[in-house]
Amino acid sequence: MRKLSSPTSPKKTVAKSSSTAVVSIIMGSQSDWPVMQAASALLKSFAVAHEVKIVSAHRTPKRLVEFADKAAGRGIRIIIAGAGGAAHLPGMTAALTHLPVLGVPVPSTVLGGVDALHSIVQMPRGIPVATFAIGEHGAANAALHAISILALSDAALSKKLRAFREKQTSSVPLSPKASA
Ligand code: RP5
Repeated sequence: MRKLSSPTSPKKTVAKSSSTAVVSIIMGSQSDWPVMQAASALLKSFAVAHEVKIVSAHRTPKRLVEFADKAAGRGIRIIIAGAGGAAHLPGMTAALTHLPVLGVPVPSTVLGGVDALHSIVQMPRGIPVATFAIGEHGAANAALHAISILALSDAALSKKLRAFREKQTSSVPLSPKASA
């Protein structure tokens, strides 16, 4: 069986953190990376060890089965799965593993990600996928959600998350500045 490959652009992140990864970011295509890099960047800023891989439900189904079968045994605790169009990756991953799957709809077709959103969110009862907003904001929020799950059993991460939220809150001004 072919080894799991990684997207070409995030090699640095993968090389640095994949050995102890607790979060796996998977995506259906290299073309999803510009959106999904927001999840990787967020995890990196919290020093959460993660890996990044291309796993396509349609083009590499055997890779998907191998990935999902082995993820928990490799120490992965949460999977963030991004896909566009028919977007079966998050749902099929959730069908193959008991790990929490966070789904990110990628706006990669003429339907602008609404197709992927509907596909990812409409899971049958019994196989949940936590579904996030379309695009980069959804990818970033999926990472933050993964961090809050991990923070439940990691006091240092919980402290960092609370500091992040407090900084975010204090950065919002009470009144808008006059426009130029
Ligand atoms: C989906 O099809 C991928 O997740 C991607 O969003 C979309 C287009 O893929 P490419 O044709 O760019 O490889 O499976």
